[in-house]
Amino acid sequence: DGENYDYDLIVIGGGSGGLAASKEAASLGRKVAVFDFVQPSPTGTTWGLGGTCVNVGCIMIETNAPSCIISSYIVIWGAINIVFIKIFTYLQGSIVGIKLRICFIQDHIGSLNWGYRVQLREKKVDYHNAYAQFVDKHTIKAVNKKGKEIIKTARHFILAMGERPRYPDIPGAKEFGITSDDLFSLPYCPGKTLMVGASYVSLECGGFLKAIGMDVTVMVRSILLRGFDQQMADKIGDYMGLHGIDFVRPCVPTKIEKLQDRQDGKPGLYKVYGKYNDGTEYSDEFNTVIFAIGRDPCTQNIGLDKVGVQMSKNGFVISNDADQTNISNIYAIGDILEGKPELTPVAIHSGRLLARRLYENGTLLTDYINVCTTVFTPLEYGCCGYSEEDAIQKFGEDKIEVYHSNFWPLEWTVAKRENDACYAKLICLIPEKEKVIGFHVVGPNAGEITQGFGTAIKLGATKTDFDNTIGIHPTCAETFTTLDVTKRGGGSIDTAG
Ligand code: FAD
Ligand code: NA7
Repeated sequence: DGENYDYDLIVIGGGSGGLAASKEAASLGRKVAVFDFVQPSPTGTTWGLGGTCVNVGCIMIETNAPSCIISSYIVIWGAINIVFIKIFTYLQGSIVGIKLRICFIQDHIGSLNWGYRVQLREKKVDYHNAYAQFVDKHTIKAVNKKGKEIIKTARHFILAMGERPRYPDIPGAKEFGITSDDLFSLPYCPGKTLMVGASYVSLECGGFLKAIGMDVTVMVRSILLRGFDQQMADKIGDYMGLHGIDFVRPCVPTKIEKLQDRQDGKPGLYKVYGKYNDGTEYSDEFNTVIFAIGRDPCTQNIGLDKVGVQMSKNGFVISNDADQTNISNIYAIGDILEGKPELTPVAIHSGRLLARRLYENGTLLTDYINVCTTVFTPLEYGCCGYSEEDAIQKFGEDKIEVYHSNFWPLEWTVAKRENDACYAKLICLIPEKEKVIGFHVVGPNAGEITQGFGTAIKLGATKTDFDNTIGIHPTCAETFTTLDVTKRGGGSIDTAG
């Protein structure tokens, strides 16, 4: 358009999506800047470059990993050594243990934050640790933490601001409650903890805290894991209940009172009041109350309304298949998108493809369907494609065949663990040669299993393709190659090992 801009591209948000897009655009020879700024949580927690995933999201929640002792991915992959895990298991739940763990995690994160800065510098992306707001559709104003303001212009913008946890509108919520943003930098052992909400964040945090020896209660308003296959969600809930996590449901919190202040090295004590659906009152005392009742997109008060970017009523950005908003030079990726999966690899993938479309004549669009995902609960859950309810709603019950089976992992047989917790399910579309349109598994390493089958599902594998795949014995994944019981036909899905 003949204008002289400071940059070809300004990316707002230096998280999973923003970093991927900016590095890719810079590699393609463009002049790029990233603006990333973390507004402190209500209790003052803040963090460095890299966004939700590396600082307060995926990277720590994976600590729920399979054995449910302290088999942290970070600890293992960080190659600290097995001794650390043993020490930690021994110290489980003690203040020393928690502090050791948090020091280690924060140390690891610190090195990642630094690594991202180095990568940006190497790629010649300008990084500004400042909060950006639109002035007009080619101009932003950004303010750093000292209050210094700069104005910059660009031909293109990519919005990648992510989300932040929501608090309920009840007395004491922000004063006394915390969220997943604070959990992993607590300077004290959380002690008896109430998780409010039944999102994956709530169940993952609850599972992790239980694994390190905390007394955990989950308060659920209605169902578990809204949006996920409900049979699988209930299996996760049953397992967590059986393994010592209390569920209070259906109930919502109404008020939190402080009984004792938090002090250095010690959590506080709070009285939580709630109301069950039938109107009965609930109350109990907790050292820590964690809200995981959903996340709001960071799209408010940054001038998007001024430039006319179209948003849903909840503030999610509406985009076309090419991740373009209604304002032609403004694009959006990641968690802020309306109706798209909120996952790190999705944000990264779409950031890279978008940069290639903008600066390399790329034509590939992000495939937002058939994205594999995993809920890292104590009984891990992996899935890809449709839930059973969604498949029935979309195609009709008579068009769907559901194959299923329990399975009993070899290592569980020896340990005499339950033989009916792990479960595999394939949802197939009858009119399309039983194409697999839904893949669901709960059990150890469910994420690994799901990722492995993900390519087959993306390529349109049918039930026959699964049957013609020779299994690996004795693995859990092998179950998917031998499924022969349908829900419609009935028949036993029990397993003898
Ligand atoms: P983010 O990574 O959130 O980055 C956005 C950045 O923009 C932030 O740094 C923010 O501070 C900054 N910002 C916002 N507004 C402005 C502004 N105006 N100016 C400057 N900077 C701004 N995903 C998985 O794939 N696997 C998991 O196991 C997983 N576990 C999770 C566990 C938890 C507890 C949570 C909360 C999330 C988890 N996620 C997981 C989701 C994953 O973290 C997100 O999908 C991913 O981080 C989204 O990337 P993004 O680029 O959209 O935004
Ligand atoms: P979700 O999936 O929107 O879940 C929010 C959870 O919190 C859900 O269980 C809600 O119950 C519950 N909730 C919401 N408001 C309240 C209040 N006021 N009190 C108690 N409980 C409440 O949140 P996320 O942001 O974590 O997940 C976003 C996406 O990631 C989601 O689309 C998934 O597919 C993956 P409800 O079921 O509404 O009764």
